[in-house]
Amino acid sequence: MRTQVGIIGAGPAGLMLSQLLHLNGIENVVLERQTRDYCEERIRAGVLEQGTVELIREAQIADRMEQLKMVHDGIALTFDGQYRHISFQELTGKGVTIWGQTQIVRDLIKARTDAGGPVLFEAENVSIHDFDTDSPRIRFRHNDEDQELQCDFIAGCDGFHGVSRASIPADRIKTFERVYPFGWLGMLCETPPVSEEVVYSHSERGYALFSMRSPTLSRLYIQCAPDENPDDWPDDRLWEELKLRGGEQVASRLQTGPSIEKSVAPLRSFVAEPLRHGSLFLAGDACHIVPPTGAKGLNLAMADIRILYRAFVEHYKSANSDPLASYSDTCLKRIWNAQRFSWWMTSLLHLFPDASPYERRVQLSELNYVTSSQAAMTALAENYVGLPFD
Ligand code: RFL
Ligand code: PHB
Repeated sequence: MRTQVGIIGAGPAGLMLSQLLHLNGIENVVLERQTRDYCEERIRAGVLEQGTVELIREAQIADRMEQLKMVHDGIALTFDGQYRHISFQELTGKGVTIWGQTQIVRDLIKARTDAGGPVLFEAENVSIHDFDTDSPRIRFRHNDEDQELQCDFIAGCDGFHGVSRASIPADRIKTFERVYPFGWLGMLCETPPVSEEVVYSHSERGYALFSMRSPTLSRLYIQCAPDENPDDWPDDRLWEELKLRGGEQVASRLQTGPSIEKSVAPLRSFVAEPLRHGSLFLAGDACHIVPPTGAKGLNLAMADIRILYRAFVEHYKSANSDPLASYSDTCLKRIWNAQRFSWWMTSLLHLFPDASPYERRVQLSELNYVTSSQAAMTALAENYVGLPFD
């Protein structure tokens, strides 16, 4: 089998790249380890920057999003008995869009399979070869048959645990990492959200987040141990904890109900540099992870794909390979901005088990400052809605 761009991973990064390349007449094949159902059911991000919304439109998969999305003007922060609103619209003239990653992935899979794909699900033993040359190859097993895909380029969009980054010799890649001493326990629930906007809560019991997917579907999280077992959190216990962490105003509005899904995600900050190794280009979670506190992971993956697909188009249509040469440097600027912001939001809002009484006081003081100073609120708002491109 031969193609122009071989894409590993059918997460939002791989699928979006595939769709945008296809719309620009560039052949590609997507190889995915999991089943289609698994990819379509996975619940993850929900908050989109304007740049991500525009990329979804460019990819011609915006119909359901335009009908069902919610646009938020800001967020609320609760701490120490306070409920404070930060208006992104007033501070930056922009808002954010609520539209789930699960829905984006479904629309992308449908668009690619309707157009004939190929998206090969349940591709096993994917391995990368000769990415130092102009004719890299991907070997894999599909439908009980060993196969080889020859390509011009490989896009490694296979997430943090994928094979792409792991194939690069250790002396050619530099990694930066911070692991946090907590995770998030997330729950999806058919109940109306507590507020019209996302609420971030800091409390003596730890952090909580009150988000949503629609006017009738809530997405809720609490800070927990990184290896917490979701089975230890029956719905009643989780609702009780959410009320205690959210404070009075949130607790009085919280409508409880049976959960549909519960899962634990550990929190990590991670960057692997550079993003290009010969004919292999890494994108999305394959080369960077942020803790979800700033809602940046998916947005950052989409920002990589925006740069990468345009660079491929320039290469094939105008024989200009400069954008491919600068792909890594261009993306890393945005990646490090998002790293800084996500680390800061995480530090601001979570309870660190080893924090001294002094550090706790400073944290509360910062929460107060961030929700009362116009300058500090603007700094939060412009990062949250997404820093400009280029
Ligand atoms: P993904 O989504 O991990 O997809 C990678 C795909 O590659 C496949 N794969 C392989 N395929 C073939 N061979 C192999 N050897 C393979 N190894 C792996 C995997 O099966 C998978 O299908 O990476 P991608 O596409 O880069 O997308 C990244 C986003 O998924 C991620 O950054 C966000 O979900 C992060 N995130 C959030 N981001 C936001 O922008 N806003 C949010 O509100 C937000 N909330 C979140 C989040 C992530 C969370 N978790 C669970 C970590 C909330 C949570 C709880
Ligand atoms: C979500 O709705 O899943 C969500 C919202 C905001 C975040 C992280 C996750 O910061």
